[in-house]
Amino acid sequence: MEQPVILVSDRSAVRTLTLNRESKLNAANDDLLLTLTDELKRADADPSVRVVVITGAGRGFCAGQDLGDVSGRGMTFTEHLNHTYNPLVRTIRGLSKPVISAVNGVAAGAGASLALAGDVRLWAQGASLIEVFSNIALVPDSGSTWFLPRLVGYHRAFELMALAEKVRAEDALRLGLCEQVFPDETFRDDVQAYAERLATRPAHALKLTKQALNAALTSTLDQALDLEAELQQLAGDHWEHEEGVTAFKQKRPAQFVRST
Ligand code: LHQ
Repeated sequence: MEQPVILVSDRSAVRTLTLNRESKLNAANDDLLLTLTDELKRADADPSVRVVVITGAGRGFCAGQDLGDVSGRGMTFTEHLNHTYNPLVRTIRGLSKPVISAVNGVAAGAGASLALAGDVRLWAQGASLIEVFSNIALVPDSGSTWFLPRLVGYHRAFELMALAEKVRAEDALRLGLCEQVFPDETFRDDVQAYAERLATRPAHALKLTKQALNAALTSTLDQALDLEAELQQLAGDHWEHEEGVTAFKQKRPAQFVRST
């Protein structure tokens, strides 16, 4: 029987979506990309899920487009990106819940874009990222040209893209491509523990925070101030805010998880 391209598992309000084409370092075909996008939407709609983790099976995170797969060949490059990769990246950034890119191994090409797209990026010590596109004379896609210069500046982004140099975990941390690096041996448990901690945070406030940050990345200060004022009203009117203030006054930890 054929293996599912995406494995779905739930533990303590954390949904883990595992790219599952291990023998090809989880290189993406259309099935994987469309299924991952669907699963992200399903997780967003599921009230029992508070955090989503995207990771890879085996030793790779994602080696980008499967160069041996023909499923996209009936389309132009532009159509292919608009059909598969672009909706996926938009879904990740537009999700109302935090998405963790848990980079367990090599992330190359569009896989590097996926590694950068999460709200939180956690890396295993042995993970690496390669903007590999220029090796096959393509342009970085799936958001890499947007994510990378915002993290490392234009010039370093250009160099990484032009030379397709491998960025290892310690450099990724220094460059701001990830928030934490964990030992390979304990990586999956460390990611789960991090995700569970994130899952105890105020979900509604984080949803609005994500909305504000995403908008601010392309807005003026005036626009950001206006949006903050608008969203703060929504946060302030929510029970989470009342709970946070009450917990502070009562000198106890806030309880932001309520059974639905
Ligand atoms: C693969 C792949 C792969 C198939 C490893 N495909 N099998 C968007 C839309 C439209 C068109 C085009 O592109 C895009 C966006 C993109 O993502 S373009 C970029 C596509 N990706 C690449 O060019 C990466 C190609 N792979 C590599 O450069 C290396 O495999 C990396 C650096 C990722 C890992 O190197 P190693 O750790 O040395 O592993 P390996 O090369 O030995 O790979 C292990 C196996 O995985 C091997 O299969 P085999 O049967 O020989 O064991 C590879 O053929 C297979 N594999 N990437 N993208």
